[in-house]
This record gives sequence, structure tokens and C-alpha cells, in this order.
Amino acid sequence: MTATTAPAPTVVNGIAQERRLVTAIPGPRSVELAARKAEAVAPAVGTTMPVYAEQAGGGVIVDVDGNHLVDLGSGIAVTTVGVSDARVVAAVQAQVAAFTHTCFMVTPYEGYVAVAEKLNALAPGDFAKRSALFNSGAEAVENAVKISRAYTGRSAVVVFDHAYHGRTNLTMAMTAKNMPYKHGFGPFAGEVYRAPLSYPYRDGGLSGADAAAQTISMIEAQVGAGNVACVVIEPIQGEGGFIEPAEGFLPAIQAWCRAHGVVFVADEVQTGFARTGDLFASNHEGLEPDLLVTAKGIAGGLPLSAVTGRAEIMDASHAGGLGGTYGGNPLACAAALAVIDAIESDDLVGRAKEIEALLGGRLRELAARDSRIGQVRGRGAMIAVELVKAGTTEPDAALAKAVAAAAHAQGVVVLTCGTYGNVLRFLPPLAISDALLEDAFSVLEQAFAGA
Ligand code: PLZ
Repeated sequence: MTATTAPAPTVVNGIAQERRLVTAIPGPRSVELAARKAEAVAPAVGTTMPVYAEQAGGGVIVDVDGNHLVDLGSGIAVTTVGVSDARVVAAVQAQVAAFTHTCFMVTPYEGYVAVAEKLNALAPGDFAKRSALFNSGAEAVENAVKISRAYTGRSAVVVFDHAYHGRTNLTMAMTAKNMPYKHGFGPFAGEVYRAPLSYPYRDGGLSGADAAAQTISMIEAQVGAGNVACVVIEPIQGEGGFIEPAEGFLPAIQAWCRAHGVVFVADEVQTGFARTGDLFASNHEGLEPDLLVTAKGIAGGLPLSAVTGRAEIMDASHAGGLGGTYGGNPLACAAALAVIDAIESDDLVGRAKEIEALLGGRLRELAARDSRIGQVRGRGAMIAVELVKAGTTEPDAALAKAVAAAAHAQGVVVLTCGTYGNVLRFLPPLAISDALLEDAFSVLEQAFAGA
């Protein structure tokens, strides 16, 4: 275990940074709300835990029954700076009092421009850049495809096995997994082609170069380089199971894109903003994506997403061709500016590395004694374990479900993912204390022992 440099506060946003259960999970008020949900909300909108939030701060979510839950999910990698960080709250409060909305396409405002300037400065690559702002990750991915098509005059989009890019029609086509994302919702947008991904745990440990050669040969044979507008890839796949391609895979794909006039798009919706121990996961192997797609961690929970890219590519779409009523909403921009400041001033990139050492270290110790943990992987505060039937590589989704359920019952919010549903993933807020992480790990350890 590594020592943390600064002592973590024991109270954040008025909330004690400790796990504390005062009722069964879910408690009676949550049960009541779940009954109302069943009547009022479309059942297709699922919930990981039937526990209703009332307040949150740091690494703790307090439910309507007064239970303090340890947050290892960050609302799916969103509250990177901590739930309800005071600086983000203050920035949004000031903005909401000034004006809530004018629409940037009608009477613009400084916050949007300032966020674009920050993104252009922070995105990898020493070249002129521009940004456009949207609301959700899926919307930004769609816009990256529009921008790539307008620039190249080509239509094909190449995506990967295990990819996740969203739930809109085009992004459903780009997402790999049928259930629950696509089943019955087609027909899907055309001109989307799926290529093999480097997946070291399951591809026999192909080198990055060999895996890339396979992928490139598939693209050239089945799509044709001259038809490809863009290749869209998550540098570490999120929903697909926190899959890190073998070293060299991503640079080889980027180099092929460059050589063939194909726009290389990094979908960093889940990996972005310090999560992986770099500001962007692309930094890890020195990638310089032509277009970088960000969302989630950018604005501390307010809906904001962006496409940031090479000026000549971003400039190719006609005036008025990109936008939307709420894209770059002033509240979300105020939050994003505060988040970016907090990432810098709190050295959250460094904190993500400490979390990797602590949680990744503990999980590796556990994996050494439990052969149901096939692999521990991920970087920074984006760590996962892929679970298998002991002594095999056969995915064990039931085990992932059982461990998650046992952790939930003890007040630890954990998420599952993976094409085979057999991956437990950990995405704590970077503001979480070591003490909370240690406590959550001991709950997980017991959950494994009991499953
Ligand atoms: N690209 C890489 O991870 C969102 C999806 C949760 P939106 N991932 C969480 C769910 O079940 O809906 C995601 C992502 C990557 C795009 C998206 C889409 O982002 O903001 O959910 O549209």
C-alpha cells in the first residue's frame, strides 16, 4: 500500500466519510420509492441498486434511510473530483443565479469559449485545435462521426469488438453488445464496421503489433481504406470490460489512420479527465487523436460532452452544421471549468495513480489466492477484475453478480460490466480517502469469500 500525501478529510460536504448502515439495504424509504418507480418509470430504465440517494459528498452517498454507502462507481465515472465538490457547487450556484440558459447558438457566453480553450490546450497533440460542446457522450460520438465524414467525404466508420459508444441509433450500431443495449431496437445506422480488438486475456496474448496487423488486414479487405471516414476506439474499453489493448496496438492503428487519410477518434468518455492516472488515456502511449471525445468526468455530474480536434478537421463542417439547444449549457460549462481547476490543483492525476497502487495492489493479492479472478486490469482509478470459473477462462457472470450483490448489501456501490457480464469494475471518485478504499476492499474480500 502506498501512503497518501495529504490526510483525507473525514467530513466532506457535511457527510462523514465512512460506511454506516442503519437499516437493511434497501431500507424502508427506498423500498417505498422503488414501488413508486415501478408505477411511474419505464421499467426498461434499470437501476444497479434499489437504493435512493438523498445527499452525497467525497466518496460517500447517503440514502433516504440514512445509510452511508461507499461509492466505487462515481455514477459511472462521472464524479471524478468527488460527489458534489464544493468548488463545483459554488461555480454552478453563481452561474445559475446569473443565467441558466440563453442557447450558445442564439446569444453566446464566455463559459463555452473558456471550456473550448481549456480542452484545446489539454487534449494531446501540439497542433491547432477547436472544440464543440454537446450534452451526452453518445451525442458527442455522433458528432465526431459527422465531423469525420464532412472532412473526408467518406462514409464508413470502423469500431471494435466489445466497444461501447452509446444508446442513440448511430451509437447503438457502434456499440458491440446486444443485450441490453440493442436487442429489438434495430434497424441500426449503416456503414458501421466492426474490427477485432487486442484483448490480451482472451486472444492468446497476441502482441499489439500482431493484433493491429490482423485488424488492419480486416479493414482493408472488408471495408477498404479509401472508404473509411474514421476509426473510433476507446483507449481502454469501458462497458466492454476495462480491456486494455496490448502495448503498441493503439499507436499502430493511429499510424495506419494517418497513412490513409482516416480520422483517428479516441472515445475518452469513460477514460478521460484523470481517471486512468493520465489526464487522458491517450497520453499513456503518446497518442495524438485527430478527434478526442470527452464527457462524464468533464463536468462533475452536469451534462456536458465535447469533441476536440485538429483545426483543419473541425473546420470542414459547414457553418450551422453542428450544435443543439443545450450543447455547452452555461451551468455545465461553469462546472467543467471548476472541475478542470480542481483536477490540476488537487493533482488528481497523481491521486489516480495512488488509487491504482492501493486498490490494484489489494486486488492482485486477492487474485493470487483466488483462481476465480482471471485477471486484474485497468489503470489509475479505472480498475476491474475479470471473473472466471476457477482454473479456466470461462466467464462467470453469476459470480460477478453475486459478489456485487453481497457488496451492495454491505453498503458498497460497485458496478459490473463486460461483454460476458463477468467483470467487476471499480471507478471510485478520485477524492475518496484511503480509509474508505480499504474498508470497501474488505467488504469485497468477504463478498468473494462468501460467494
Ligand atoms: N462512450 C466510452 O462509456 C457511457 C453507459 C451506461 P452517454 N458509458 C456508460 C449505460 O448503460 O447507458 C459511454 C462510454 C463511452 C460513450 C458513452 C455514452 O455516453 O453520456 O451515456 O451518452
